[in-house]
Amino acid sequence: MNDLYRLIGNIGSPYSMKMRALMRYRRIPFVWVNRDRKVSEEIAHVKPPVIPVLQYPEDGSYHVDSTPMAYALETRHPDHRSIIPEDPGLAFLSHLIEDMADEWVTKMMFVYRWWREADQRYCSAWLTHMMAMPAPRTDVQSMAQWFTDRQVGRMPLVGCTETTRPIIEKSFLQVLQILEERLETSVYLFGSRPALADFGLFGQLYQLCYDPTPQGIMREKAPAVCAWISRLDDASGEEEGEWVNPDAPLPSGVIDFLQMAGDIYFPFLLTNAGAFEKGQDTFSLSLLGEPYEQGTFKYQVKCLNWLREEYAGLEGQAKDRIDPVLKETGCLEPLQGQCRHLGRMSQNAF
Ligand SMILES: N[C@@H](CCC(=O)N[C@@H](CS)C(=O)NCC(=O)O)C(=O)O
Repeated sequence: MNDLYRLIGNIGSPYSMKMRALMRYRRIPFVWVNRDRKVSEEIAHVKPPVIPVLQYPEDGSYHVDSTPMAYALETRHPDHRSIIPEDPGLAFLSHLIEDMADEWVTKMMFVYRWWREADQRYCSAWLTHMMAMPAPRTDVQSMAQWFTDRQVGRMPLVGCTETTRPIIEKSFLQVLQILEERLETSVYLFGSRPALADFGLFGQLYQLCYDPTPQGIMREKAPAVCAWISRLDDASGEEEGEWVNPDAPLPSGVIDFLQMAGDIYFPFLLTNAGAFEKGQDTFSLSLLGEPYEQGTFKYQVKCLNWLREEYAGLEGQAKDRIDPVLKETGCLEPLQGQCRHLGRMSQNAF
């Protein structure tokens, strides 16, 4: 038995960095375990085989999937530094933006990391060293090549191709612009304290800020975002701030992200869910006039269902306050749809 949580992850994994920053900010004591070859055996039985993996101190049980883990930590440590806004309407919006970060912004991370040769070369070597150290240089080179081939082979499945690159790169610039502007008046999206949405965006942007090509773009176009990433990585010393007033108009940065959800993320989720229902392996659609296609993902049907269930649970003032902006940004109609029957979640849930 351990005294502390163990967070097993990799610095090159967006969801690992999201959980590490979240636990640091919440002052939940844990140890960080680099997921290298030595830990492979320990977590081999954990399904699905993704990182980060969180091991609980009291019973040694292992957990995956950052969103449910973040909510579980809220239940387990309810009395301090919550990252869920008290107002249920704001909490829902934070979840929606976090979900878009996990499922859409991650495509930016993936396309920049594995598209250009310079990024492939640097990132595969770096990630391989993180997994295997010490290791002879020639072994690292062949492992890095194996890893590159594997990741590049997955690109069409996850929607990162020459065809889809324009919309992904365009929306990367939008994310940077929205955050850069928000940081002129507030450190976090929903006030002076970070919400789940901030951590979701943080995890992906952390990677983009270190990979060569997007690093260049971010240093030039979004210096405040670069600083924000360094700051949120360890916000354990920050005082607990305030949430925005739910009665006041929503911050424009939040509205801009909702607009992005209405323009891109919901059309993507809805088309994926439709393809899933018809048993199609792939789907395609136009996003802001640009073509998009990828493999159908059951996990993203689950995301849509989850958002719809949460939205359906809102009532009274919390719902009345956010409905007009959800409508204006094109998010309301998708949220009012029926949940799809999923059957048992497959192992390839991610
Ligand atoms: N929804 C999961 C996603 C986790 C995930 O996809 N992790 C990636 C690394 S960033 C992974 O472990 N992928 C395994 C693979 O590609 O085989 C979460 O939020 O934790």
